[in-house]
Amino acid sequence: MKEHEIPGHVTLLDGCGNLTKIAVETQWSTAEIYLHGAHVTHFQKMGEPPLLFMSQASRFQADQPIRGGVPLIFPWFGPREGLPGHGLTRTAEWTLEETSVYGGGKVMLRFRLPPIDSMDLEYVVRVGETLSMELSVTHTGTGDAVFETCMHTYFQIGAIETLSITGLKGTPYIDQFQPGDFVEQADAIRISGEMDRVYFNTAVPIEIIDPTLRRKIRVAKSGSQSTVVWNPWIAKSKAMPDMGDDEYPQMICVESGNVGPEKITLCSGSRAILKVELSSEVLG
Ligand code: TA6
Repeated sequence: MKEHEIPGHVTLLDGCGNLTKIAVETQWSTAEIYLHGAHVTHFQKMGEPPLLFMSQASRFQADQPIRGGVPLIFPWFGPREGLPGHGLTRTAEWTLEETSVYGGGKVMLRFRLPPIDSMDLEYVVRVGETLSMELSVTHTGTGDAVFETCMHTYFQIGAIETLSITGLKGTPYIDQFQPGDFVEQADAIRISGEMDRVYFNTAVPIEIIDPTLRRKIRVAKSGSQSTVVWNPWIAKSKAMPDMGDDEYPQMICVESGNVGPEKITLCSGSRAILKVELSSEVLG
């Protein structure tokens, strides 16, 4: 895979746990991606704090997901009896198939995975002033293919208590801790405990307002109807061996995908593309 290195832009290294890591450099930013899960573990614009949260307790083992960054979730979201939680792709070994520099110094990296249940997966990451990630699923078999998919993105923030999330007012959601169906009433969602909500029928950009780091993060997406908002807070963090007990105030997951009733059904020969673009600006 060394043939995909580009001097000054793309370098393959031995990363944590001796897993292969790709270091990306552009004039605007740096990024890191592991072949394990095609997992983006780092994106940082010059002069800004890292955009993505990575747990200091994350494992880097072939049979374990990385905790933080952008886990790719497919073909199911959440737990499944006798199977790995959140599907098969975040612990699979992806192949780097192509890299290129374009558009005045941006870097494109294309990854593939052997078919899963007659579905071909291709993942394209673009690094520049923004970070964009595009997962395309092509159904090459017969009959219909049904799956859930999600980019389970962990964002680095200054302090959960001062954070707010906008863009979901009026959106229906379910709360993992309260039975029933709800509609978001808040212009700006604040978090003061464990939050695990799935918002439905929402395709709009989400903004994460972080006054502590004086940063606004924008999560724009296409090919996604569901947005998940999650913070494990105290008890769940303590229960997670690959998450530090004191890390939850510095992270928030805003996840873009198609889960539950919004799972995807592909007829034979068709394709679904989930795309997320992350950008940030200094808060005035
Ligand atoms: O994204 C929300 C969620 O489904 C939570 O319920 C929590 O389990 C989180 O994902 C992390 O899951 P993981 O399997 O990565 O520990």
